[in-house]
Amino acid sequence: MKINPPMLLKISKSYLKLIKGDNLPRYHFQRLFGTHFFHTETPTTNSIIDASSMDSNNFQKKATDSTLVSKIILYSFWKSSCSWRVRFALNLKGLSYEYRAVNLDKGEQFTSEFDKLNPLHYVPVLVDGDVVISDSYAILLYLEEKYHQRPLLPVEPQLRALNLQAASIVSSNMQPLHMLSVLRYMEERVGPEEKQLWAKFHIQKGFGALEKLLTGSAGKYATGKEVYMADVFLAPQIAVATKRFNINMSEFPTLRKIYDSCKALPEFQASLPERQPDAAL
Ligand SMILES: N[C@@H](CCC(=O)N[C@@H](CS)C(=O)NCC(=O)O)C(=O)O
Repeated sequence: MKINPPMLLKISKSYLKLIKGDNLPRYHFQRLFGTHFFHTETPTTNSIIDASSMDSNNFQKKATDSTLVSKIILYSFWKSSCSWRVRFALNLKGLSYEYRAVNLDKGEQFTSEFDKLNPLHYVPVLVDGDVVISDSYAILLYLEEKYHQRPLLPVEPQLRALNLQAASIVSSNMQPLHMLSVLRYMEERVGPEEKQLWAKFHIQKGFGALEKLLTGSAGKYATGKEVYMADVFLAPQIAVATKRFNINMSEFPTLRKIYDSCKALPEFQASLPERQPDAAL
């Protein structure tokens, strides 16, 4: 973008208001000139976690100003990888939320109360004030649009598309093929062994594509040195694939490296299934 003198004046005025703590010009500034101006920013009024003092054991309790916050509620199941993506993203953005457990093993997704939130009967569901969203991909994009701290998509269009593509491979071409209801159906109609083979086949196919897709772009994380949406989708998928389906990640060295980087993050550690209030170990 070419910056002319009137624009420069506008930027300076916005900047002055911004550093005085006014969040509205900050928003317009971001829309005009990109979120990366704020990559190391402090949380907005909607963010109540003190990101500078992160503690993976006590992640959601570090409220700094709860009076300014619209309460976010996450309907989640500890073992659900789709819920895990959202927990990881909320932690990365430093957003505190109330955890409401939906036990998929006990069929709690089929209650009439939950049906009102998601007639498909899947977790996660995110409620933010009047907004109800029942799909992890849509939730991630919503969080990205509404809460600008710690962007989960890069500004550069090609890298942005790469993140969306990687996330989409996980959420469209992998996880739906090994979700609980699909595997139950397979087991009943085809058999327990075929069920496992089916899941493994589709997971390996997806990882094979992702390995090729990300080899050129990957650094510490999937698309470079920052953690973004591709990582948020990939890391829980890899965890589930290795633990539940015995997938050997040595065939996918790029993905394994990305996973190792995510595992070291306190925001990821706090999102681990075994750290959730409904974890039954
Ligand atoms: N596209 C949805 C898929 C959600 C989904 O498949 N959730 C799984 C848990 S990871 C679920 O609720 N399964 C319940 C079932 O299969 O009955 C998303 O990304 O949120």
